[in-house]
Amino acid sequence: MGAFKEAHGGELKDLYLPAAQRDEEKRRARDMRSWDMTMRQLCDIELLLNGAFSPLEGFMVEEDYDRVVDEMRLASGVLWPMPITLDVTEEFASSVKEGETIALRDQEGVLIATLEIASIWRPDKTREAKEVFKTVDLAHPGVRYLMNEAHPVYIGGRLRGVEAPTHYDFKHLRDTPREVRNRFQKLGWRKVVAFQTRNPMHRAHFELTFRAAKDVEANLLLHPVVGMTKPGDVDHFTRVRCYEHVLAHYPEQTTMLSLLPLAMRMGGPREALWHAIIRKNYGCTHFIVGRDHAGPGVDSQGKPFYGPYDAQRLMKEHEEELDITMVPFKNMVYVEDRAQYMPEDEVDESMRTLSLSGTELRRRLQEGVDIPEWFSFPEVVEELRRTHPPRHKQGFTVFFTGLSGSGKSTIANALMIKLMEMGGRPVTLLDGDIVRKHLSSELGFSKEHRDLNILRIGFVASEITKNGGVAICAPIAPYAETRRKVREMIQPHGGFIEVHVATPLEVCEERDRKGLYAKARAGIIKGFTGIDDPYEVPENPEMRIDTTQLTPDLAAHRIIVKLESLGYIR
Ligand code: PPS
Repeated sequence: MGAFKEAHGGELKDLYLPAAQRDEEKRRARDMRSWDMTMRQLCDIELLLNGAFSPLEGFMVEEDYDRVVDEMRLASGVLWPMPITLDVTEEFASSVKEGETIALRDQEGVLIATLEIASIWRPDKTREAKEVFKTVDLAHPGVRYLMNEAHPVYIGGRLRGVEAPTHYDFKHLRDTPREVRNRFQKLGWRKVVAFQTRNPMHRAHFELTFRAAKDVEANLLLHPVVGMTKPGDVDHFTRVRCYEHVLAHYPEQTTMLSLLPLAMRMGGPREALWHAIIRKNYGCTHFIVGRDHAGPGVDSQGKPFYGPYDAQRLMKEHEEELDITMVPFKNMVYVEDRAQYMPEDEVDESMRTLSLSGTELRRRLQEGVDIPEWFSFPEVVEELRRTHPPRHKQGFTVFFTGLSGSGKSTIANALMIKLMEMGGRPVTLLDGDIVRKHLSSELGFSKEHRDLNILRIGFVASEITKNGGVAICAPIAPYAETRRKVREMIQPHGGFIEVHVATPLEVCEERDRKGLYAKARAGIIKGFTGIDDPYEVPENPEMRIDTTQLTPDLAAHRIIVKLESLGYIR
């Protein structure tokens, strides 16, 4: 016990250079190799530099990383549950060496900090996933990021901060740990309980936080994460407007709202410890840990990754060492007869309870159905409705995939015309050939080039969908993983309807409208999809259409019916 306390001594690490030295560091940085940080790294560095990650003094070196992964401790023995690493490409790693100082820049090239490299290594990501997340299942967002997004080489070393990452939004709610501590001091708040969230707050959260503060006789800090949360979450702009409405419901002078630019890993129990350390650094004395804290949802078998109270258990084990008190909370449920919220475990069988799942809330938003007052505050619902219009007002993408000659383009054209006839939304056709002429003219048909081509289509379609339009895409798109990425780019913004045009190869080849199959068979064209290049059949497309016996008109009509049944058109 005490290691963490001693390491902190209540003190915050401030990794920024004194103002007078920053210009000199900027000048020095002109001769350094630059790394343009990813979104995740920008979140991490902001919290490293401002002391929210105290006692860390930079991105982890291998020694710290190893012990954190295996034992949740830094090499010094201080409790720290989450690897905070700077992942870079092989190419960048091979261009630098230990002892060298590099410039870390934001996505616009602004110098944020310099880092003196103390360690360069290739992590065993499978081990990291197993130890940190207790799984290698890619359904876990933390594992998926680690395996698919994080670069292969880690670089560690001390940071010298030059400038905080810029934020243009909600400036009045963005505070460093020092600023939050100072505000607590000024207000005379000696006990403060922090509430972590990545979701809009409804009445249950309001009741829970209110009770928590009352129980421990503390003030309350609403400390929502606005960095990176779970893919598919409500965007932080909407959430913050909701939090501001909720804030007005607490008794005056009792509660503060401040935003935390953290990149979550959805690591359940380990993440809960990490969250507590961060809140300690912000000057809080208590931390609420609810059911399934920082839970990543269910695995690919449909089972929860962690037990609902695993996070509370791990927190309990380390509470004393952390020097921040956990306020454990059970789920809150609405008891109809009493017209009030109560913790799940205080409700007996005679009481009638009401609840509304997240799925049901989304359905009601999508369909414009009433959301009861016992569930949320009307201003919050109004805010959510503004960003979640019902489906018939959302944009959507119809993404055709299938072999050359399967009929994708013809159906896509027919569908476009039918949708234009109906009116209401602008329609854009991103046919394979159109795209290859205007967007991807330099690309060939290697796997790498095909993937690039599809991701470009996905990007354009996601912009169209986000802005309420209809995108109709009709490439071959032979690879499942790339199609999945496109789905992920689009689904947060509106509908994604994957249509597998499943016309068999023999029929496509028989048609051979462009004479390409004959050339492929004769070996004149190499790497032709279906002949000597793979096509991975979609496992769960929204629709499958075989045009062997079906006219384009009927095929397009079926899609219209599907779109109606899904609520996108009416
Ligand atoms: S991909 O794989 O999704 O990027 O392909 P896409 O952009 O849809 O382009 C497919 C069209 O290019 C012609 N073509 C080939 N297709 C497959 N493999 C090879 N090697 C190839 N070379 C040229 C072909 O006419 C495809 O048109 P469609 O409209 O699918 O018949």
